[in-house]
Amino acid sequence: MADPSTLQDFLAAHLRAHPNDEQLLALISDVAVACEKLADLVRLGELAGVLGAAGQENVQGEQQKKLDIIANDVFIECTEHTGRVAGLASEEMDNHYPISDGSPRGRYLLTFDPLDGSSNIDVNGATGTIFSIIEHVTSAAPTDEDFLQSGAKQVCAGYCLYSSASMLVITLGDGVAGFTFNHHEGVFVLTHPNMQVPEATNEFAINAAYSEHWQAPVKRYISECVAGKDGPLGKSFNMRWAGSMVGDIHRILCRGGIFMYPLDARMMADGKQGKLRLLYEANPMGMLIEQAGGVAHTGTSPILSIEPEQLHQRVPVIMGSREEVDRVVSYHASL
Ligand code: AHM
Ligand code: MG
Repeated sequence: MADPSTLQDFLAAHLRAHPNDEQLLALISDVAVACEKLADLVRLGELAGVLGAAGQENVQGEQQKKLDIIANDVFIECTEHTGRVAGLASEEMDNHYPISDGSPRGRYLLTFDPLDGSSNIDVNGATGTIFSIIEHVTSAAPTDEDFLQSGAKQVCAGYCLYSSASMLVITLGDGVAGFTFNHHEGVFVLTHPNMQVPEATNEFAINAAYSEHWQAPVKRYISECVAGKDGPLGKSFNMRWAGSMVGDIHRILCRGGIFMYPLDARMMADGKQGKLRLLYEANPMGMLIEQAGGVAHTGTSPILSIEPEQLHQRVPVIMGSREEVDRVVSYHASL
């Protein structure tokens, strides 16, 4: 048997080794179809009439873009009636979304950020979709509480990056594989098998405009990075900030780096524990990064070990190349 060359070949190879995963793999196909539809819409941009604000806020008080809502609807349409999901939850919906009456209920719970990096939509910058799949452990209709499982329980995590090329990147707990979308043939082609995050890096990603609000460990680390090769870290650093977690994490999966969206003083004053959401941003990206050999942490605990308390819970995020994440975690322990 030749090496798998498309997403469907890859899923078929996984099925031969894991026959019990048939429904899970079918769900990943459904997710891929949703991502294909979104990749086409994002590529058309203004020609598809998808740019601009929707004129309403989501449950988290954020202004929604038209594409946030369209992407959420596309995900529901592509997954709700297939009999693979028991329920859905997303950044754009207040509570979990129950499967319509009459539709068969599947074994899995799907959480997603339908359009991550919303502020990039109107400027033709990188955006993406992030998703996480866990098992629904009872046969009853799910409640919000059923979604509150730690990241360690994810059976699949992934994202689709909409950028100069669209790429689906997934893990089933056995490494990370990246597929590039061929828009002409409507197929995801395996182009990045076995993605790895290098242990060492000299590239960091953080929104430095918020530096006055950071806590001491992050202030110390970034000041040491910008001190360059004559500073305590003894090397020069580069900085990148895509404004889209999918764009930044994809770069780190390709060439290493450290991504940080830390807790800061403004969040604490607002009673928030971070900006990024645990269930559909930090957990799936954390699983991908760890499956690729990196580390995903809050500064005080591993992301995948957190027991969630709320659907839209926020957490500080520090993830990427092992050496630098370990360094930032050690600064949290010592300051
Ligand atoms: P979103 O899901 O509403 O788009 O918000 C999440 C995004 C991340 O993709 C990105 O890392 C971050 O917010 C950017 O935030 P900021 O604009 O504060 O730099
Ligand atoms: Mg997001």
